Amino acid sequence: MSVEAQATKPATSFHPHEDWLRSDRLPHIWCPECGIGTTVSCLTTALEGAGLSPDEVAVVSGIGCSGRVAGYLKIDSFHTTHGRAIPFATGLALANPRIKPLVVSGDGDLIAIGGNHFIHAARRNVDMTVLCINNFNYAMTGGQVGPTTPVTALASTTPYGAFEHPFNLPALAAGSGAVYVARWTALHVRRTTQALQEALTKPGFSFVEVISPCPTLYTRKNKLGSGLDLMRVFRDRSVIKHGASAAETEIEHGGPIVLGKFVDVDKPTLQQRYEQAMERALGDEFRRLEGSTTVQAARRSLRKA
Ligand SMILES: Cc1ncc(C[n+]2csc(CCOP(=O)(O)OP(=O)(O)O)c2C)c(N)n1
Ligand code: SF4
Ligand SMILES: [Mg+2]
Repeated sequence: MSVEAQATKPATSFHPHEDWLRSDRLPHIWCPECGIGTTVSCLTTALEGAGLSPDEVAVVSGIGCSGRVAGYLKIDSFHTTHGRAIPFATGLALANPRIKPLVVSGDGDLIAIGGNHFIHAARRNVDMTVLCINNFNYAMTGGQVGPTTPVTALASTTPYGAFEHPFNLPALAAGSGAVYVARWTALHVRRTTQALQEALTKPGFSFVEVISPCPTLYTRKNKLGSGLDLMRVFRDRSVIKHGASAAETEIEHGGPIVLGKFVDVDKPTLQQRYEQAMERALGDEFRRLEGSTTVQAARRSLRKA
């Protein structure tokens, strides 16, 4: 909101990020001390800082506490089916290259049921930003073990401790081809905001993991105290190491949490590669179709050739 517009309103009647938030939907559904709200605040600050207008970005989410973020952002918002945010976002990216799709997802939604979509969108370098709010469990459905739960951590379905190897998300994203990969926590609000801003302005598949407290389920189950206590854990256990290797970004229960920007490289996006392929195949005909009609027409024309 502009300074002039703010000046005309009483201080209590507007939110500083009113241009980006559906403030009429507040209060939100998240529990006290949950890290999702903090992450949303970083996100709206980053959206403002990225220089995008609200009609240049669309948010897509799946199902979960983190998935509810889409409903609070005042931009085109898609609250889709569980694990399918990335395919919806890919469709948006291909249909309208002027829009930057932003996927906001939880560790379960994005990496368990949606894991296959995640690795292939990264491999293809689809132009989108993916934010994973990692609280180490399936929170919305009752704190079940998930694909990032550290070994020995307690969850409602692992009363004797998790025993499956978890995914190391930065390593998974980098190994799949993401051009931007960073990890921060809900404590590191300035770093998270900066990473999201960089990701939103980066062409290609950018990925930001935010480690976030779930005080109602995961933190309580593991006797880590309140959400504030977990923030102290984040402060004490965090090690900032930009460019850290895949082995260094593993998270062990009770161990250090390596944070930083791990990948920032340039690579043609899927959309750019597609256009190059069409130009090679159709030449002037593709340019004419691109200028006058839709990409679907170019595809029909290619099939006929
Ligand atoms: C096809 C399908 N399977 C299972 C579910 C139940 N379900 C809803 S949210 C969720 C897990 C969400 O976990 P996560 O993505 O980590 O989000 P969080 O709630 O932790 O933020 C599951 C299993 C569903 N809605 N649809
Ligand atoms: S259940 Fe956990 S993740 Fe969901 S809103 Fe509550 S604290 Fe946040
Ligand atoms: Mg989760």
